[in-house]
Amino acid sequence: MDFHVWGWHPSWQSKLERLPQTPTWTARVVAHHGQISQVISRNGYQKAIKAGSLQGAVTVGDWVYGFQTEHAGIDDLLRIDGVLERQNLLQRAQAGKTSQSQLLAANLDQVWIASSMDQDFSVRRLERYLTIAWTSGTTPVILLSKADLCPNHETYLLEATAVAAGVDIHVISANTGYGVDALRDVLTVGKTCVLMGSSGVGKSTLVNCLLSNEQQHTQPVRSHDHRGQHTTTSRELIPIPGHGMLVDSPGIREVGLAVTFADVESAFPEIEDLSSRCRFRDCSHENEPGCAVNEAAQLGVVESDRVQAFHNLKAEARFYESRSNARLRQETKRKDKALAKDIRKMLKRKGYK
Ligand SMILES: Nc1nc2c(ncn2[C@@H]2O[C@H](COP(=O)(O)OP(=O)(O)OP(=O)(O)O)[C@@H](O)[C@H]2O)c(=O)[nH]1
Ligand SMILES: [Mg+2]
Ligand SMILES: [Zn+2]
Repeated sequence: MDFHVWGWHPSWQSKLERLPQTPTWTARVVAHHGQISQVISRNGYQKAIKAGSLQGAVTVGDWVYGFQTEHAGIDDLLRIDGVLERQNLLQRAQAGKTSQSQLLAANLDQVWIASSMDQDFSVRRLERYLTIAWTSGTTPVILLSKADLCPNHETYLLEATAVAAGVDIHVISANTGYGVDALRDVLTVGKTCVLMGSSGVGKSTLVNCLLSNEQQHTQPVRSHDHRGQHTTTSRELIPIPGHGMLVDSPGIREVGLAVTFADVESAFPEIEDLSSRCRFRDCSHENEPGCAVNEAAQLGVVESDRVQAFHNLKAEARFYESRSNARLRQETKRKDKALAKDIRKMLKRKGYK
């Protein structure tokens, strides 16, 4: 098993060597089925389960390791004792009351944001995905899909370019194969990319299209979902023979931002640039006098829809931050209480009252 094709590189080796104890095995997480992770180890595909003592979740793309070769007790399960420090992590805020964010994938080179060139196309949604990609420390790439159904690519290209300065944009059709070779070339050996985008934009069809030139039938990890018609139900790391890997994932209905206030600012570089010319240093670009952002919007230099989107995402980030802070406070409180209890116990043992 050549780990290089699975994205192993020298920095992983040095992370491994810095561990206090040498693991007996290392593997990359390719999928999850409930509590069970499917991993690729030097012995091939194996199943693994997280050690009870291991804090936090494991996600697709993680490099994991263990200290025992024997199984965790059930079937042929490896026991995951640790996760190598992630290079980056894609996550989103979960809907509802919980302040936990959902881990989408880790250790990525690029995030491929797919959007179909039809009535579902939305620059506001693109902005969201771009913000998530940038804040996770990965490079976004935009895929404008279903080119065969769309007579006017330029309109969509222009709209996407307007919100994604400096981002590579590919016009593709997974049905005809248009633009897919160029995309395959981007996915060089060892690279890991994740596909994001609404349900039905053609993510799984693209994966199939990328695979089809090769021996698709020999792919060991491929759920029955990758047949096009069916909605993908789980995230999965799929190796494209002779190329890199793609994480196919279910289209998410709502992409909650698991980002901070500052993150949103950096996703709107033109607004950030302008804000240095606002009269007030801490201008929120709402109603302050001398606001360069509002002036630019009035003059049509920046689109007012985009300024509105900026405000909306900021409000959302603020909400996310406050929820995370609340959770943090609760955790600290709980830990403080436990510590106080331990101290009382210890003092009692030592004869203090
Ligand atoms: N005309 C056309 N149809 C496409 C193209 N790509 C995908 N489709 C169709 O769009 C539908 C949805 O495609 P999927 O690949 O399942 O979409 P997905 O993004 O994986 O959807 P989820 O798994 O639900 O997130 C299917 O009926 C595909 O045949 C394309 O390039 N052109
Ligand atoms: Mg799918
Ligand atoms: Zn301002």
